Amino acid sequence: MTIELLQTQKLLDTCEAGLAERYTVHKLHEAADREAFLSEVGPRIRAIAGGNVDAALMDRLPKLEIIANMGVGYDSIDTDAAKARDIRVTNTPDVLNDAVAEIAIALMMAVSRQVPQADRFVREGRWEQEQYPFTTELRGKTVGILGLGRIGKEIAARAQALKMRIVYHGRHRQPTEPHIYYDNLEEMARDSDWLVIVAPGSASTRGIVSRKVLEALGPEGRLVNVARGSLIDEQAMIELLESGGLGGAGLDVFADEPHVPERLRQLDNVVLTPHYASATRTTRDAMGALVLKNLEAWFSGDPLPSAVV
Ligand code: NAP
Ligand code: 8YV
Repeated sequence: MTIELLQTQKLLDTCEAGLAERYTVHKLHEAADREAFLSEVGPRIRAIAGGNVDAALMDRLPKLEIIANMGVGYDSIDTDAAKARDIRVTNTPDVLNDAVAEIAIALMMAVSRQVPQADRFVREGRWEQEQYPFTTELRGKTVGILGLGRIGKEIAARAQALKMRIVYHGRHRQPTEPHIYYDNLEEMARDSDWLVIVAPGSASTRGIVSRKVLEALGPEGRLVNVARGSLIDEQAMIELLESGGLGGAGLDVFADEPHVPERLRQLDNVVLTPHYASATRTTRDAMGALVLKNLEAWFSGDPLPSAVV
C-alpha cells in the first residue's frame, strides 16, 4: 500500500516526478469540485506537499502526519493549528539563499541605475535626441536590512562587496555580526538610504514597514522587498511613491499576488518582479529535493532535515 499524499499547489516537474514515484498523489489544486474531492480522498491522506494549508483543510484530513512546504517562508500554513493536531511542518531553507540575495541586489541596482527605464530609452530611439539623465550609485550608501537571517546575511555580504555600509534590525542583536544593530526599525530607516526587507511573513511582522517607517526612509530613500507583501503598508507605500515622499522601490512580493495594484504599475520609480527570487532551475530543483527528503525522512522514521514544527 503506497502512502497517499495531497499536493496543494503546482510544483516543479522534477519534484512532482519524485512524488509520483514514491506516493499516490492527489492534486487538490486541480480538483474541479474541492469539497467532493476532499470528501473522497481526505480520510486517506497522510502527507501534504505544498503550502496554503489552514485549520479547516487539516480538519478534512484526519490521518495527516506531515506538511512539506515548498518554500522557506511558511506563512501560508497555520502552524499553530498543525502543532495542536500533532502534525509536523517542514520548509526549504538555505538552498535558495543565493538566488534570493541575487534578486535583492538586482532590484537595488535596477532601481538606483534605472536599468528598465534606460533600456526603454534606448529601444524607443530617444538616445539619438538626448542624453539619459544622471542616476545614483550604491557605493557609499547605507543599507538597512530588516531580517539579517540566512538570506539577509547573503545580501549583506554582496552589499559589502558593493562598498555599502550595512546596518540591520531584528528582534535580537546578533553579537557575532560586525554590522550596527538597531532595535528600532523607524530609527534604522531614518539613518538608511536603502531598506531591504527580508524577514518572514507572520503576525508579528504584518505591517511592520508602516507609513511612519516609510516616511522615515524619506524622499531620497528606497526600499526593496523580497520577503512578503504583508510586511509593508502597501497603500501608504503607493501614496508616498506617488507624492515623492519615498524615492523608489524594487518589489518582488505584493499584498495580493498575483494582483499588483494599477497605481503601482503606473509608477516610474519602481521595478516590479513576479515573486520569482528563488525561481532558477538549480534553486527550485534543490527546493523540490528538500521537500522529497523531508517526506522520505518522516516515513522512514529518521530526523526531519528542516522542521519548523
Ligand atoms: P530567517 O533565516 O529565519 O531570517 C529571518 C530574519 O528575520 C531573522 O534574522 C529574524 O531575526 C528576523 N525577524 C523575524 N521576525 C521578526 C520580527 N517580528 N521583527 C523583525 N525581525 C524579525 O529567514 P530566511 O531564510 O532568511 O527567509 C526570510 C524570508 O524571506 C522568508 O520567510 C520568506 O518569506 C522570504 N523569501 C522570499 C522569497 C521570494 O521568492 N521572494 C524566497 C525565499 C524567502 P530575529 O529573530 O532577531 O528577529
Ligand atoms: C517560493 C518563497 O517562490 O521560499 C519562499 O519563501 O517565497 C519562494 O521561494 C514560494 O515559496 C513558492 O513555492
